[in-house]
Amino acid sequence: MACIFCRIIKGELPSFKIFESDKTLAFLDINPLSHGHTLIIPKHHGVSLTDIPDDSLTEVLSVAKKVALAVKAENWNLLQNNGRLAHQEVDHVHFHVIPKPNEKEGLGVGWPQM
Ligand code: IU
Repeated sequence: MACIFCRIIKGELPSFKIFESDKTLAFLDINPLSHGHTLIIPKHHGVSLTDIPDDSLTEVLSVAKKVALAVKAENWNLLQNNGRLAHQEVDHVHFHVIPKPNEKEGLGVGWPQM
């Protein structure tokens, strides 16, 4: 299987898992932009958002909310790229939850606990 994120889902490649259900997996980004930078992926393989069934997309948003609450980030971005010109590097749909560094604690907002 060539898709790296499908291999992470199958456990063939390691990841730091934050949340898992039958439809969704959330794990820490290997090259984080900030502490707690998490990727949320539908287990259904699709390259573009338009490939993903609606019920999987609904759950992704719910998991994004859980991750944001878990990292206690007051300021954060939910980001999803489609296509090379839009900076998509991995061809399996993924959403980034990117907490912004806290002014008081710097980057130390901690890892998500779910
Ligand atoms: P993008 O939206 O496709 O540009 O983001 C891909 C992300 O996947 C990027 O932040 C990588 O650091 C991350 N990533 C990862 O977490 N684990 C991997 O094995 C690979 C990429 I390849």
